[in-house]
Amino acid sequence: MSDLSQLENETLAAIESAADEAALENVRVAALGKKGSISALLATLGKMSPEERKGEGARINALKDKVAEALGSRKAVLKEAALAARLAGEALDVTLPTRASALESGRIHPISQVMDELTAIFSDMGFSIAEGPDIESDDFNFTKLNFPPGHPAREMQDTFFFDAKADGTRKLLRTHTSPVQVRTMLKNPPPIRVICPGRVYRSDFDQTHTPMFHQVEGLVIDRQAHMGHLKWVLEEFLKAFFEVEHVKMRFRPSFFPFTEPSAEVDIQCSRKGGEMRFGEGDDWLEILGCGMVHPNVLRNCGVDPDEYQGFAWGIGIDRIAMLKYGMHDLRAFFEADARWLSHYGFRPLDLPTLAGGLSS
Ligand code: 2NL
Repeated sequence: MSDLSQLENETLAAIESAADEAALENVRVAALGKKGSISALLATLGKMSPEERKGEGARINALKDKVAEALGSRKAVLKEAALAARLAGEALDVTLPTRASALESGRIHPISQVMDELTAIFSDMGFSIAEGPDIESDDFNFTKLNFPPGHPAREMQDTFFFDAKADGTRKLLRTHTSPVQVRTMLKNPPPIRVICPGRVYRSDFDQTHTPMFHQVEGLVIDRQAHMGHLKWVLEEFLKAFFEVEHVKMRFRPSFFPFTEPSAEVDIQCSRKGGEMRFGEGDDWLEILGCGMVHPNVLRNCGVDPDEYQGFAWGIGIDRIAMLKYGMHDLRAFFEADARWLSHYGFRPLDLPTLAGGLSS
């Protein structure tokens, strides 16, 4: 076998066995590069006689063309193979089930859900939402709300007091959200329509009481706001919250230092089969307290009781959450048990709205 055909065989074999484009480029440089084997052969032509050069030149150039063609076609094959491998590596099976993201597996606590529901309902009725500090002054929590100096609710067993300061004043953990309404009245002139949801604290711990619980209070101040408006607001709220067509309410006279007259409201329910239902039945359930804001409270908060009057109410959020979602043990709310939360919690992306459904 001549040197030339041996070089041809070797080069073509190297081209065929090049596994990727980089290896193929090495073969090309070794054959056709400046210092390549075929380039070296071409360089020998200059030293040949014209006859010799004619014959050898034609053969070497034919070899060069053949190698170049083989390189070209091998390159196309490798390119295609590389693309196919990349596509295979990037392939996604769109029929696979989705993996739950952290956002999907987390759960919203029923109390947060109920707060969001309350916010949706009252916003729709034109109320604004106000919040305030958990640590309050005696003045905002009691005095401005018409609690007389010796009132039992001020006593140690009900209220968590901080140590008194040198000037004799002492802070406390608010026992209701009313100080938020006090702040609202002191800051904004009437008319006022506001709800105040939040944490409240009382020194009480048993089957049905936790030392921290949640309340939402509402306040309306206007020139002619009256008990008829109060009744309508509460009825609309209760229907929307319990997602029923009708609620029957019963107002019983009651007493709070900050309202006069004061009432406790029961709603009609049925307890058949151990399940509580609203809008039907012949049982009653106490659900909230309310009344007309006491003139002393208005005066204490910079509102002229001869020009303005108002109504207010307070509801325990934990209790209405338990009633609506069929939870029996109040204490489970505060135990941070992930299993309880994954059962009773709500999906984070299902925000309650009146149009889209509060809890569905
Ligand atoms: C209850 C009773 C109630 C209020 C809260 C209130 C607030 C201001 C003025 C007057 Cl600033 N009243 N709030 C009124 C009546 C009842 O709560 O049993 N809550 C669980």
